[in-house]
Amino acid sequence: LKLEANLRRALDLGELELHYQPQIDVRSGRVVGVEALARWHCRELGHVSPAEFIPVAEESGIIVALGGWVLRTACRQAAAWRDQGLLDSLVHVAVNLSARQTRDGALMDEIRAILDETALPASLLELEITEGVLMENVNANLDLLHGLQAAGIHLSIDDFGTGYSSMAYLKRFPIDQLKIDRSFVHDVPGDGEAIATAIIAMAHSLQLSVVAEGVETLAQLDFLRQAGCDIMQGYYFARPMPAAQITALLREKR
Ligand code: G
Ligand code: G
Ligand code: MN
Ligand code: NA
Repeated sequence: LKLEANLRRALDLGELELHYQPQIDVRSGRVVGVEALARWHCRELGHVSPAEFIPVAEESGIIVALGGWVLRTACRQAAAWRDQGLLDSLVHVAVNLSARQTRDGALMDEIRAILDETALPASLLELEITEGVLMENVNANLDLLHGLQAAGIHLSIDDFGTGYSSMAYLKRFPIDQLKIDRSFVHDVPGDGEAIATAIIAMAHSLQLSVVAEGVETLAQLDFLRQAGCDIMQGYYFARPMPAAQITALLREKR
C-alpha cells in the first residue's frame, strides 16, 4: 500500500526515469536497438525494481498513466537521437507493453498521438509484448497487432518460451521478432541449449528474427552465435544505462 501511494506520486515528482539497454547484431557487432526500461528512485523507499512496481501499477491502474509516460518519453528520446543522426532504419527503440495497456481500447490512438507529437517515424518504434499476455486474449490481440503493424510499428514477443503459443498462432500474429527468455539463456551451456536451438529454428522458419536476452558470458555468446541467433542483449555487452550514455555509445559506433 505504501508502494502504491508512493507510485501514485512518482510521475508528478519526476522520480521515474528510463534507462536503455543496447541490442547487438551478432554478425556485424553493431547496435541495432535499445530497449527502454523504467527506473524508479522513490524519495521514501529508495530504488524500487520494475519487477516490483510494474505489477502494482497494473493492479492499481496507475499503469495507464505510467505506460503512457514511458511511451512518450521513449519516443521523444528516439526522435532526439534521430535528429542527431544517431538512429536510422536499422536502429529501433523498443518499449515494453503491459497486459493492461494491451487491453486498453485507447492504446492505438494514444500511440498515434505520441508518434504525431514527437514526429518519430513509426518504423523506429518497436513494441514488446510478452508471450503470456499475447496468448491471454488471442482474438483481441490479433486486432491490436494488426493495427500496430498497419501503422508501421515493429512487434516483438518478449519472454518467449515461457508461455503456451503454438506455431499455428505465431503464424497468425503479424510479428517481426522473438526474444528468447532469459531463463533459457541462463541455462546455456546446459539444458537451455536445446530450447534455444528450437526457438531459433522455429523463428527462422517463420521469417522472424531472434533476440537472446540475458546474455552474460562469452560461452553463451559463442553458443548462440553458432546456433544462428540474430541479436543479443545482456550484461556481457552492456547494462541498461541513462540516455546520455546511449548517446555517447551511438556516436562512437556510428
Ligand atoms: O529492468 P528490469 O530487468 O529490472 O525489469 C524487470 C521487469 O520489468 C522486466 O520484465 C521488464 O520487462 C519490466 N519492465 C521494465 N520497464 C518496463 C516498462 O516500462 N513497462 C513495462 N510494462 N514493463 C517494464
Ligand atoms: O522482461 P524483459 O526482457 O523486458 O526484462 C529486461 C530486464 O532484464 C531488464 O530489467 C534488465 O535489467 C534485465 N537484464 C538485462 N540484461 C540482463 C542480463 O544479462 N542478465 C540478467 N540477469 N538480467 C538482465
Ligand atoms: Mn522486454
Ligand atoms: Na524478457
